[in-house]
Amino acid sequence: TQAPVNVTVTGAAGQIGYALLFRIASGQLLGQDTPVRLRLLEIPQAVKAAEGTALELEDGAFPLLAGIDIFDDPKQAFEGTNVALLVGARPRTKGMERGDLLEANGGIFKPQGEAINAGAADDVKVLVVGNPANTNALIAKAHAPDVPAERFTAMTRLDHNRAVAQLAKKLGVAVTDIRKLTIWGNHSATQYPDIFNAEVKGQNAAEAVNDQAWLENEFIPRVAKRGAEIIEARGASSAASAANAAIDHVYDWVNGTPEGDWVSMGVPSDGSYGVPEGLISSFPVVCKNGSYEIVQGLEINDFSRSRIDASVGELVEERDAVTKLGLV
Ligand code: NAX
Repeated sequence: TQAPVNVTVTGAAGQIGYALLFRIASGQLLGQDTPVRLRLLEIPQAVKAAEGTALELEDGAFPLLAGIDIFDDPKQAFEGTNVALLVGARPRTKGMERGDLLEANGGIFKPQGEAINAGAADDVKVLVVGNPANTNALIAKAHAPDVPAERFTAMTRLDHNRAVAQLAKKLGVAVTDIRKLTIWGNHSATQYPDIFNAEVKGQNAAEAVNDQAWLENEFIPRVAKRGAEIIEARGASSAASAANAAIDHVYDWVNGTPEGDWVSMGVPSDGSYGVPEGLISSFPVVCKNGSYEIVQGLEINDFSRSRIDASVGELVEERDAVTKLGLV
């Protein structure tokens, strides 16, 4: 069998961490042939809670779990890491301006980027889940100049999965009948779920829906504001579905996307579709042999263009703000 893969999870004692760690230990992150060694990073006050989760992980007697180590120092936590899941972040609290939020997260993602640069394995893959995910990924990437930029990604897979599920529901089909859906832009309320290039049982999805009012007034806002809907209903933010999406993101990146389909990932732009180079923006991507490529040549109609531009414009503003703060 293979040597264990080192997986670092930050914010391990949080609610997404709790849902995520057991699925990693059971082999769902990388596959059933791949043993994993978990490296958990928390802030000092939450180390004890992470230790509690580690006790439960031990009690799972997971055949693929080769070990668990817990740290409060990023330098140690990212030593030798092959897969880094950056979940822990500073949430927006009452009265906090966007600049304050970006600055507080800079204080987390800058040292983590540096630690990844210094100690991670050569093949490291990074997924940022903690919000604002795209810009946090941009900050981490900026402080890891020795790591290829494309290894820094941000999670829009939850948005992607939400959009697939809502579209399947509208059309009365199975989620497996939907292909080639795309989330463009920022993981925020400006994100754009695109069904014009999607297919349902081989037919164009926008034609199958044939209802622009539903698209504009129900589907897009529902997907974009689903996080708020979950908070309203559950009294807490999305956790198991977010963990599920993180599993999907990394699994597909490592093991490849199915033939004839693609997924959405926040990745550094190469200038495709007019998105400024270097911004971490969500694109349609195809994964193969452990790497990904942005799907090229899609037709972008005027409606899609204006939605993509609005979300990318927000990413530009976030980048300008963190540039001013000296964080990138
Ligand atoms: P929790 O508040 O339950 O957990 C966060 C954990 O991170 C805490 O245990 C905290 O101690 C830890 N932490 C804080 N700073 C840290 C640091 N410097 N190093 C290591 N650990 C640190 O939040 P949870 O519900 O688990 O959500 C985590 C993040 O995911 C939030 O930023 C949230 O906004 C974001 N989300 C992103 C989603 C996406 O689609 N990209 C969807 C779900 C979620 O909202």
